[in-house]
Amino acid sequence: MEPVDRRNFMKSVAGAAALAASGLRMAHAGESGPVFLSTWIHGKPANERAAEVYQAGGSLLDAVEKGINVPENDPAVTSVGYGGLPNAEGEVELDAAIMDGTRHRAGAVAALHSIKNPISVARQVLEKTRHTTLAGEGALRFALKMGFKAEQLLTPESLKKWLEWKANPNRKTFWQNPAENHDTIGMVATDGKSQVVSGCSTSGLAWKIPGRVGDSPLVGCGVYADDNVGAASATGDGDLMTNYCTSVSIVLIMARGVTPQDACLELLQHIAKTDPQNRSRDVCVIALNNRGEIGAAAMHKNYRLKYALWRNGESQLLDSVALY
Ligand code: SD4
Repeated sequence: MEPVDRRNFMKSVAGAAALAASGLRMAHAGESGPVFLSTWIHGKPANERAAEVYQAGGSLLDAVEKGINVPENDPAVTSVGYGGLPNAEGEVELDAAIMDGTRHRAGAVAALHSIKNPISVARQVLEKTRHTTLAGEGALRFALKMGFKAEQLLTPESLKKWLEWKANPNRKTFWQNPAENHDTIGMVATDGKSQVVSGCSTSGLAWKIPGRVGDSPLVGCGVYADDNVGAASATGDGDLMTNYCTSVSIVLIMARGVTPQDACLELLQHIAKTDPQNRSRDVCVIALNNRGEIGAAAMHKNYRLKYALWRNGESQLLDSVALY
């Protein structure tokens, strides 16, 4: 072992103190360090913000919440928050959930209108109430009570798209047809030691029937997190995926010791096997375990998930594998 002279000792003590003061989190031997994994290209800036919040001393929950706020606030992202495409009546209705794998508890909001950061309202449900999910007008009243500001979430672009849809006599509606348009942000994160969090936020399927609740705000469907195992999230056709409790199913497969990647694929295979028509439905999943190993997969190549990964200070955009 190297002798520790006074100068080196002082240097390392000063370094550790400076590190502690800056709140920067470092990985130790045998730990992966923090990992942030998100769906779609808007997941990249979301991961980068999450990592920034975490490295500045925020909790993993803070990181996921603030990371997801990025696409929620971006009007160019038409599947999340402000600028998200509206329901069939032209109103933007948002769904979101965040789950803490340590307390094994989630907060969620469904069919929330007029508030652009539903993931932050969901966080308040988690922190300030004994409930798990608030919906509709009650969720709005709760948000207002918590100090959130009501605002118009339609942008000129999203209004134009809705008016075009409405004016088309051959438009597809959810009375007959499954989804054709979506995206959503799902984010799973670990500190690389033992803690995991899952978050999801969406404007849901464009032109949905008012009041429709997708998979994203449902615990076990759009989000699931258990520190003993890992976390998962999903994006795609929520009306299909809700029936497979996507996220909890993946975490339970991982609990058998299966890697996140194989767990994602195993669930997709199961969904495809129960009904072969599901092979062409839009189903994409992400997962990680509490050691920082990750997985991402899409059901078919025509709706192949692009996913964003932040690890060791490196932020990447990657293509998932597709089953069919
Ligand atoms: C929903 N699963 O509301 C969401 C939408 C989505 O990729 O994720 N689209 O059904």
